[in-house]
Amino acid sequence: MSTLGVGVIGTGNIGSFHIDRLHHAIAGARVAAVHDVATERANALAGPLGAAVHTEPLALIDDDEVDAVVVTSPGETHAAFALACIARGKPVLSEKPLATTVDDAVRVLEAEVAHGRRLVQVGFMRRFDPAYRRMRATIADGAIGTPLMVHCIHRNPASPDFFTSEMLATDSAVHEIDATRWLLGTEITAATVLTPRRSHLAPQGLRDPQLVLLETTHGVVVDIEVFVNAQYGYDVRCEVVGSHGTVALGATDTTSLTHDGATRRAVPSDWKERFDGAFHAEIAQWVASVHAGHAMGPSAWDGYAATAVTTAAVDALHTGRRTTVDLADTPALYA
Ligand code: NAD
Ligand code: ISE
Repeated sequence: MSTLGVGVIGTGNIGSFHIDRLHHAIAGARVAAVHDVATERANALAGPLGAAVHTEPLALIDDDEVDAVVVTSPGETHAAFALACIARGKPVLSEKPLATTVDDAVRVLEAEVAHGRRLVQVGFMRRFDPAYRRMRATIADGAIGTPLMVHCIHRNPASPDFFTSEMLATDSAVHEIDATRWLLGTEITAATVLTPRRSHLAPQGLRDPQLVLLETTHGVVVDIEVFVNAQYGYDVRCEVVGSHGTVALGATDTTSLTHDGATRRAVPSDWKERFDGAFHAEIAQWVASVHAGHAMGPSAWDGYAATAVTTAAVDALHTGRRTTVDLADTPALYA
């Protein structure tokens, strides 16, 4: 097997995390080139790896040493990079979101459909988490009967400086939106957002926490508490309630200390710690699928559907009203 040359666009928080894994921990891949508008950061990361640094993103995508691309720049840049990769026939793993507007997401769908085969995978890594996978298998087995409700919690200890009230849906709850579609195999049809009392520890102007309510094609109701300045740690929970029982994510893989009349269990500090295994499986499978020439994993359709729902949720946040989601017909490529 030849070694896959990967080009990475965006060398910030998750970009550097993926670069390290791709170059040092995934068989059959190396980081061949990087690009970031912050050239010093790109240079610092590329140097020790012997990777090329491109000052233009399209030069990276055109580079003959780059067989496939990972996009880890901010969300609003993703669609243009996915389109450039499709135009050159290069596979791309785009961090979520696929696009920040429905129109941009549709452009990516249309380009991929016109190309005739899948090239895009979206970074919804929770689909690779063993506990989420067991939940999905349990639901599919019929063990909880007919799913009726989903209760989700998504708490981060603190939000980054650039976070906006809209990003609680577009950047955070987007994971629960994708996970719900995938766990239940249904589309989401409407969104409502409630805004509880604001935490005084959230940055000025940030509407945090929020309660996102979703409805699905089959009448399942999903509630998602999103709280991105929860202080104490990174806490993701999910329970699907069915007619015959419930299935939930268990405690994460940590030890507990029982001592002096109390039991203490550590809470993961961030998404890197909680989902490290999921990220590894996601990237290993992506590299293997590129070698095999068959894209797998969350598709551009999944990215489009998630953007349609987050767009409705942002509208619901602004208007205070329930907003419906109108999806296009699913192209045969994604059936
Ligand atoms: P970040 O701000 O730490 O990094 C973004 C990097 O992109 C920075 O180095 C910045 O200089 C660079 N950049 C900005 N504009 C650019 C452009 N036009 N072209 C090239 N580079 C550009 O952000 P982050 O936290 O690493 O997030 C990046 C993306 O990854 C976001 O879309 C975010 O939603 C996603 N993300 C996903 C997860 C996950 O759990 N799957 C976790 C974190 C971030
Ligand atoms: C971040 O972009 C992620 O994707 C994390 O998984 C999520 O927990 C966080 O809220 C987002 O900002």
